[in-house]
Amino acid sequence: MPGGPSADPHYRNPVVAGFYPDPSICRVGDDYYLVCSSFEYFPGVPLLHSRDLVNWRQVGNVLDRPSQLELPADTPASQGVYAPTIRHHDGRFWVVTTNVSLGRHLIVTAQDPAGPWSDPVYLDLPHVDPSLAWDDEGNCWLTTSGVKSYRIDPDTGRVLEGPIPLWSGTGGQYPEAPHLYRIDGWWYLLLSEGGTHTGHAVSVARSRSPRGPFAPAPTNPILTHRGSNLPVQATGHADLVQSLDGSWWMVLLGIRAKGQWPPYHVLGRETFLVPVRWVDGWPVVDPVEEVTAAPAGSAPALAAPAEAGAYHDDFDAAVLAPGWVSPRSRPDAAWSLTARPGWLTLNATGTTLDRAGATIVATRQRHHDCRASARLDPGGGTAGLTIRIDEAHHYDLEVSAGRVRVVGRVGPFRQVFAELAVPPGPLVLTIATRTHDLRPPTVTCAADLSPGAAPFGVRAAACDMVAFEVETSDGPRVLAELDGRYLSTEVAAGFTGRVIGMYVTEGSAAFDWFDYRPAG
Ligand code: 6LW
Repeated sequence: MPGGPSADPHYRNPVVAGFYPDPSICRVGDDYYLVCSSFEYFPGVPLLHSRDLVNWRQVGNVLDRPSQLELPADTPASQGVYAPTIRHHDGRFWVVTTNVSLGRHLIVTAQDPAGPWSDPVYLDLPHVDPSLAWDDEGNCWLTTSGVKSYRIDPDTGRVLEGPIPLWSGTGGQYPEAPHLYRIDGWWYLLLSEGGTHTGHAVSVARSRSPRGPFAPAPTNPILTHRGSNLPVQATGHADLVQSLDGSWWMVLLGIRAKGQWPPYHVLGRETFLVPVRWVDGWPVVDPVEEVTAAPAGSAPALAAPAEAGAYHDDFDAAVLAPGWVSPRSRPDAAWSLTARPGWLTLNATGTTLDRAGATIVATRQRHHDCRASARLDPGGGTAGLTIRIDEAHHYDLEVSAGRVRVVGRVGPFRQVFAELAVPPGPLVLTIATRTHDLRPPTVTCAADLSPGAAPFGVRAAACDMVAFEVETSDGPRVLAELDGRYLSTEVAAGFTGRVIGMYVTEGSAAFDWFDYRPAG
């Protein structure tokens, strides 16, 4: 990608690919910090760091202890932790978010954003999408969807004033993701409306007082892709940041759907970045493009080219890297990096991936075309690689009792698509996705695999295909390839995206390494 001082000043969007939605950003010096929603996954609220707004690295998770993140064992998919806000105030980092499963907002603080973060202070107030702002008198204002504000004591969670209705947008459904900013003597209220799908929009209003009244911008909505042909859709849930050079930037979520009709998106809602101009006292942004021009001299214009996003873990470290997540919980007894040094050992806590409670250690699928491989010693257990949205939408490449099989679960249906005998001992499994050549003939269901059966093929509408490979003594063997639409948000519903993970549902199994890389 162009970048670097001598190249055209462009950068690639999304700046954080994969299931990293509802971004919120703050800056301290020339360090930027970004947090995202995590829903039913543990640890919660991924925290990323950047120096240039374009290259982001996950350095931790804000809610990484059970004492901060109570996720009941029966937490439904897409419940749990919604839309956080991160701010830096008075020498401390502040994150406020909602644990929807508890029906409570919570505030945590840290000196170092990489952690540790404090235990939570809870606020029992309605709505979601809390945000914090401080006025010149030191008052702390909490805003929520709705859109309402409260004056609070952020150290105790006590409400001192409110609720005060602020402004609820231009009439779109779900006025949400409000943020208040103090800029040039005004209070700006940025919010999203229209719902977090293709109707999504960002609107803004301003007032001289945090209590209002707020007057809307004449240009509202200042950003929406609704009804457009643009490849990035659902743009909204935005936050603003000013960089050290004085330029302003907006982070926001969007989706990259493929196939038709309708288009399907499988990576969840991702984080995008656009430059902000100020015209007549109002923020102005251009449509969000996958290749975005950066103002000359700005941090993104000077950034090194973004990395491809390959990831390899040898499990030699003492702790799990911050990008590994598990649905609902990751009890100490479920995993170990020391039981077999250099391997990740997983112990079964549930007997099926079709219900909550199984041991899964997963990472986000971050590219439409990717390959995820792992070297697995199944021992005497049942273990493998899964690509999942939730318990009712997953495809698994599973080893058990000397056989490897491809299993698919979609809604009420569960099917074994292919099966092969494998020798005892470690073996390499791969799940690969591709978005090209989605034309017949392509194996899509078990019937296609029976000898002599004519392949069904897929309709051109598919958004991707998901292939399941095992390394045999004769080289790699593709056991099956399944239509990826069934692992999309349009089918599964909810707010998350795909993750790819190692799992065990019977006994113990050990993983020597895991490798993820973009492909195609
Ligand atoms: C979040 C809301 C939204 O609370 O989706 O895109 C909801 N916006 O603001 C869940 O992420």
